Amino acid sequence: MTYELAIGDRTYSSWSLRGWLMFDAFEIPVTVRHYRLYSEEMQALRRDFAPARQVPALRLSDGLVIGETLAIAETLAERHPDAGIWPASPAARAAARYLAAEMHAGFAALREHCPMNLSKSYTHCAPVPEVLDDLSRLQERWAETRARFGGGGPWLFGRYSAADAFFAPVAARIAGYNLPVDVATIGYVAAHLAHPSFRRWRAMGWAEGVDQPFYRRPWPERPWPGPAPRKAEAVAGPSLNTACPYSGEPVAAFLGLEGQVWGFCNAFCRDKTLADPDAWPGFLAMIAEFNER
Ligand SMILES: N[C@@H](CCC(=O)N[C@@H](CS)C(=O)NCC(=O)O)C(=O)O
Repeated sequence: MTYELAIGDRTYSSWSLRGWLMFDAFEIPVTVRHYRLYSEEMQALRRDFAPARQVPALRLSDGLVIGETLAIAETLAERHPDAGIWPASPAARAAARYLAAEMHAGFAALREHCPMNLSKSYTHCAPVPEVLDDLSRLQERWAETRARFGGGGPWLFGRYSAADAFFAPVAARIAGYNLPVDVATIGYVAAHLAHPSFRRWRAMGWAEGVDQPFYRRPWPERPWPGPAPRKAEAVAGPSLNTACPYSGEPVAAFLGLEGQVWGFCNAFCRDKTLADPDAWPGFLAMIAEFNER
């Protein structure tokens, strides 16, 4: 089974994030095609992934295109029953589907007032009452779900599931706009910001470097509240390695980390690593191997 997933700008496209998490967080390989939002590339998307009109859109190996993130989640869950996309028990699975469907259809005020922007965090955003209502509904639903199904862990149903993936962009909004939430929610948000797949997505968004003025807000800014990345910088070669840790291709772009220089096959591979070196198991494994020699 091969998959092609059309996504929008990683920094801004909350539905693309959900769609991609359905692969990365459940270790299902996918080839990603990026289309820039609010540009003529969206026309190309509509041609390349017809009949889809928005991102994410998924093409299956027989050419069939599936749009709508919920449909993508269901399609993958059916095709990969052992991946754990939905919780195992029927009651938990039903509850998870209810949550994901409510997210898919609802929380309009929060979505409109606080569009996802993974490149910024604000100290406040003057949330209107409708936003606070959405937040209180979310917190109630998360609390009752975790109390019943969470097993004491950070996620809604014990293991990370599609329900959590559907709320990853909400967690990013709570963090990004410093929305007022209770202690349990602060923990849930922190778990999302530290999730390796989320960190990889955000790092790739930084490497893409797309700035969409539509998402700019006038609020005072603060540092991103997720795990602080180790400091790395773009440098000149040569590097300790000759093959890119991701593609195996010869190295052409270089990164300095803690006094050592590492090479990558292109600037995007280098920059996504530079943004958050500890989010990339292939890179960490290469460093460990070299430093054990
Ligand atoms: N209901 C859709 C929502 C998808 C959606 O709103 N995608 C946005 C990006 S986050 C998009 O494609 N916007 C560009 C456009 O509508 O032209 C889903 O679940 O996938």
